[in-house]
Amino acid sequence: MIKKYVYGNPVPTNAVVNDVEASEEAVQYLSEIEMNDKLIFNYVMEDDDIVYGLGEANRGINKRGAVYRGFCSDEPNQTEEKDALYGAHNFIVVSGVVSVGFFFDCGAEVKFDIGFTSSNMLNIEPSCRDLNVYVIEGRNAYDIIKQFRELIGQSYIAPMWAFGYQQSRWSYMNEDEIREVVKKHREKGIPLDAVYMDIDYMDGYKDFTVSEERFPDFPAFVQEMRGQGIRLVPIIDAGVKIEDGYDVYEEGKQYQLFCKNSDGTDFVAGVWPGKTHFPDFLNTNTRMWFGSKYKSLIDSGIEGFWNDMNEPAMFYTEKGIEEAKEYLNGFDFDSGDPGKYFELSWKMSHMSNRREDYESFYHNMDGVVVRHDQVHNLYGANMTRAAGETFMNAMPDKRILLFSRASYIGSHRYGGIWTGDNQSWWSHLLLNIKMMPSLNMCGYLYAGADLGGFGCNCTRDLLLRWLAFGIFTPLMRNHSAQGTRRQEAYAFGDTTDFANIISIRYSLIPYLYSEYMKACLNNDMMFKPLAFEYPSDSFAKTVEDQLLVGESIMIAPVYEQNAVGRYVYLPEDMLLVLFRSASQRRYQVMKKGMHFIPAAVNEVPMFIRKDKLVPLCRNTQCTDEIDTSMFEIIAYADDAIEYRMYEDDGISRNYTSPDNYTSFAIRDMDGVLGAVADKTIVKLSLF
Ligand code: MIG
Repeated sequence: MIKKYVYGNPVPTNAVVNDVEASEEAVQYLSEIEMNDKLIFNYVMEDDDIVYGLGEANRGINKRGAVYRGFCSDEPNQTEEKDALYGAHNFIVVSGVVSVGFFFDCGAEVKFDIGFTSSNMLNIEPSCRDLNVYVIEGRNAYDIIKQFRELIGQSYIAPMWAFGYQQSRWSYMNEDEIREVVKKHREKGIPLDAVYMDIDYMDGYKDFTVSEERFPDFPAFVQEMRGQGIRLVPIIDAGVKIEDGYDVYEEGKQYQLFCKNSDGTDFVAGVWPGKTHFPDFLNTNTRMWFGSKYKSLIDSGIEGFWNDMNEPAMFYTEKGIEEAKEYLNGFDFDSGDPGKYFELSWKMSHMSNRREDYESFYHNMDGVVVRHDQVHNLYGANMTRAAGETFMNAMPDKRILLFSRASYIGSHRYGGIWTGDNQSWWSHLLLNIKMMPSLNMCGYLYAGADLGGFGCNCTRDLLLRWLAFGIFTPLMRNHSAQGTRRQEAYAFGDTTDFANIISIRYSLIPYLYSEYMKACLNNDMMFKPLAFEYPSDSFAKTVEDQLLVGESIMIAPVYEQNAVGRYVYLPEDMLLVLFRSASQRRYQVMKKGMHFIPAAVNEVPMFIRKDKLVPLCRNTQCTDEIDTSMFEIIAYADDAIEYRMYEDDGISRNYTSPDNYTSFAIRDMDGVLGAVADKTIVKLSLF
């Protein structure tokens, strides 16, 4: 049951696809107060209530005890106290004796104080007075989330090759460096499906250009890589370089497609290319125009993109630089006043992404002029929409990989997300684990973090553990920043353990893809907290570092340095599969309860739920070679069991054919293993 309450005159956000009639009554569940010209919504939580949601946000699965801001932020230093990250996903669910969901739908900042100021008080403070508030009632949190997901519409569907292992690094400068990356993976038998092209492939950081010096025959290079089972995925930045004669700049200027200053001139911000203009993605013409620009790269054979810097991130503005100059001119360097000195250093290190700059430029939303801060969170989302909509219209029969850094609910229909600039810290591996179900709640199914961490120097053990979790996330991409140590799977000496762990991913792809597709098609979650499947188990509710992955698997990743295993809570009897590689596995039936599970740094523990099965295919070097005519079935059951596997060509958009489902049924099963040849069951050995 969904109710919608309209405040003021909200600008369209494109978040919701189903019409809900506006309620005339006062808002339910929330008490509404006015303070300092702001609307504040309060809800009194019970001691045991859990608060889920907020998508890409810091801290735990249960969001209680802290403040969060829905405000797309270029925040590469994600320490514990940071309250806003790259995405703004203003959906939360209070789960307890009474369960209720709230979606605060507006493009401006929304602050959530979830028991921070006062432990039982949930306090929601939008920074604007024009918004829609959706209140969702349901049987429990999971039910509410499914209703919400239906409200916001079906998630973007990635091509199947995007489930392969992908390698990225900011600083692959030219063809030869990319060839080298591919060669090393192939030589060492480390599976690989894609290599990312960061900003250095462009000519002077100009969007939709390819440096001729570094990629002399780009289409031929794309083909050469395809011949080795590799797709290249170029980055596209939000800012368009100001340069006479550069077609994207010239057209944008001529047809009024950029964001404006209050005097009608084009707004200027400094990003990688130097001075740029920001395309006004909130304008339909701009979206169609910018979307059409991707075509030149598609014509060169490209099949996927990542959109970056679209919060939008700004290193500086002209106004900010003028102010800094003035400040420095008037600064008394001899005052000896520490307060002045701290102010100086603060000012000089806060030239980027300034609030006053976000308040200084304007969008033309198809005739309605809106100041940026009022719609800030819609900017990156509409960049994704620009590309995603064009792909759907221009290539209705082919899926294109697309994901973005900034996002707002609604953009999940056009593309996925990666979680931006994390660090090579153990705590960020744990953050990655906890964030996955929250992202799913908000519609982001094709998602993942920079495995190994983007900033800082990664270590061998951290990368192995992070990959051991990453083999379960749809986007499995190793990415690192320029200047950090090399972080490819071959960069830490002996490669055997890396090749082995990644091989496990490839044997799981048919299952993971099947569960991902079912979640997309049914507005469901692929990553669930245990509480959603074991609602009457009060301990399961408190578990934050184990997740259900689809219908059959529970994972309990190791995320601590020097750990030789970890405690795992089993809410029911399960089968432990301890992987060394795709083919080296050990099994143990485990009883419900708490167990210490040994797992060395080169081992991956995975649990199969009772009476569920997991089909495994043979390991391959890339997704092109995956053979789904033969599976090994792993299961733990004492009765007949069945699994409905979704399988399609992985690239067209024909999702609804009944032929896309295969049923694996196992009867008379009183042991553990089975194998399927030509989709008929042959029994393997029991143990
Ligand atoms: O200011 O393109 O999050 O993945 O490697 C940094 C360079 C710009 C930020 C992205 C990161 C990417 C980097 N970009």
